[in-house]
Amino acid sequence: MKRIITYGTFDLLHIGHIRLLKRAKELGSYLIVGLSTDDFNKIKGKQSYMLYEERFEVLSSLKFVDEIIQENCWEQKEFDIKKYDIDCFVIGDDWKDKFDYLQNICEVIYIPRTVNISVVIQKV
Ligand code: C2G
Repeated sequence: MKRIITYGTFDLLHIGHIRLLKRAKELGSYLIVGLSTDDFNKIKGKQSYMLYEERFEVLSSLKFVDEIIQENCWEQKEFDIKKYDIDCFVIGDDWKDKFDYLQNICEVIYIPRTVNISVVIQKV
């Protein structure tokens, strides 16, 4: 069966993340999540409320997540897809077209994003 990979920050895990991960796992039999490190979040310009270790602990509790690796940079996806023998790269359609370049090494699927829920950190 297919090996799937997806990437993200997954801060304050919510229904949008859960649906994405569940749908990704349904496409195959093994799901790897590339979890953005705190340093990579800085590069992404994304602040997360939870530290990497906390976000890792939360994701690890999900039955449909089989493995978690660090996402340290934008450029690691091709290496990961080859290293982990990935058949399908999955991500939300807010990234539509952005990862089409991976189509020469695996299937690329954009899953509809769950609307009206996101993590917004208010600067106090
Ligand atoms: N997502 C979703 N619905 C939401 C929010 C997020 O489907 N309401 C999906 C996103 O499309 C993404 C995944 O959940 O596929 C994780 O979302 P984020 O943690 O916001 O990740 P992001 O910042 O998009 O990082 O290299 C890829 C990046 O690391 C993706």
